[in-house]
Amino acid sequence: MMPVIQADPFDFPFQREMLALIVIDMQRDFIEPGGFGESLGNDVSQLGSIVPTVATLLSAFRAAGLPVIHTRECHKPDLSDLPDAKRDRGAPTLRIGDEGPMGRVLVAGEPGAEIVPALAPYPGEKVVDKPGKGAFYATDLMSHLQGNGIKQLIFAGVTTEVCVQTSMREANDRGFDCLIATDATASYFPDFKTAAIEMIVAQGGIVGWATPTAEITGALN
Ligand code: TIU
Repeated sequence: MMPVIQADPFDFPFQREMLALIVIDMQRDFIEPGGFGESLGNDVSQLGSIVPTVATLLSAFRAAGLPVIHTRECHKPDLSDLPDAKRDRGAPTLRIGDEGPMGRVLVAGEPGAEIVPALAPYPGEKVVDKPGKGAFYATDLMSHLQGNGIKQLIFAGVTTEVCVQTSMREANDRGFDCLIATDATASYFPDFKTAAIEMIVAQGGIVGWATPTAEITGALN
């Protein structure tokens, strides 16, 4: 019988050889003071609190020999992949590409665009740099997943209702089974996190499944 992870709205059956963890945008620019997230007017402390839980998920996947994928929201240094509409959105004190305390905001290769040290990718783990909120738009993620026979994705990272939910919806439309680890994701707005997870599992899991990290790590052992 296929193993399952207990989840909402019902159990998540999985096949180890088709399963991967995808950690969305756990970057200094979103999580640390002085980065893009704070420049948008956000209190970044909400996001830092999930780092240990994401680390637990990463350890469990690495110990089980299962694939891990990391994403980073960032742009080319010449900003050729940054639409004006994205650059000009809102009223940030720092715009994407501007010089800030952690280098140029959300630009590839700058300190702020790096994943926080506690969650740094291991050699050989796939890192997807993405110019959009979704991880599939203008990236090689789809071909990477197809090439490795991955059909089921466990989601963690930030922010729940922006890049995590967008990526999960993109994956769901492409035929992947998607499960979000509820305590390994965070938003600058706790109410939005709750609402996003409710939307995902509503209507019989219209976008996917949701469950705490302990259910996932327990099922992998
Ligand atoms: N990674 C991600 O979610 N990017 C964002 O811009 N999120 C916000 O909530 N602003």
